Amino acid sequence: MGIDITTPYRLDPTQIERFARDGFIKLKHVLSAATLAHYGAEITRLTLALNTQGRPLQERSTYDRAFLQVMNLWEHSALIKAFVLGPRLGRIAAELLQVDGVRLYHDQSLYKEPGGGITPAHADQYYWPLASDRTVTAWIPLQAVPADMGPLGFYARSQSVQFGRDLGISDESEQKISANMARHGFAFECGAFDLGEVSFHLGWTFHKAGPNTGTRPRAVMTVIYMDAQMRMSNSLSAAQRNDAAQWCPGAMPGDLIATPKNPLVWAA
Ligand SMILES: O=C(O)CCC(=O)C(=O)O
Repeated sequence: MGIDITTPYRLDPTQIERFARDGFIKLKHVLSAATLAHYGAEITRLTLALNTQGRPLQERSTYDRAFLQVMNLWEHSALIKAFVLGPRLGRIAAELLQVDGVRLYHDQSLYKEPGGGITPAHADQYYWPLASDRTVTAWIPLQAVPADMGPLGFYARSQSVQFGRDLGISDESEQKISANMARHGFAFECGAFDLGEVSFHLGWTFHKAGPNTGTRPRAVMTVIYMDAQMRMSNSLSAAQRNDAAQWCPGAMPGDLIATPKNPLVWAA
């Protein structure tokens, strides 16, 4: 298979049902090796050029040991813009969310360096000023992710759990959310990713990742999609106000979120 970010990926109805039930799904053969090499080289170049991390791993906080993080790469590169707005991934997002279309919330690269630490347990929507739960993150490894590289793991069916929704990524979120998930018997699915495999998780699904104990960086691109009809929530926490100012500037509580930073990616 050549470079392809356009042709539809055929989801079957059982996969859509499984996503609705579990709050996440891992899909194989979403992107070809050629596609990942083509766009991945530019994503890596920009991640290394734009990240602002200057400290050695041992001197960083738990959050900063988890990964190098660069956001909205699509605004820096026409090639990455094409990737992030690609209809193949966007259509999967819309079909899994069971909505008529999706917009971009933001993208980010997440590179877990060799020796990089855990990604503490959390739910992404803690940070997002979004009024409904129709949001999904595509987690797109640029290489295979074996167990020792820190693949993303998911607490299946945790998307309706309220406990822990008020915790940002921290040692506290790791301790309290992991303990709560264990106490209530939520299954934690944390297997390796094949090359070309992509996971999708809802904004309220709890997830985390182990450390990178291997010798190569765990290079990952993510794209966060939201229902094309998404409105800004009427009551925002400080973290959500900060996100709103960055990723949908000008949109006000209650507004349809359709700023220039939130292009339509796919519509039926
Ligand atoms: O890549 C990671 O380790 C964490 C990713 C994550 O939490 C996310 O994409 O929502």
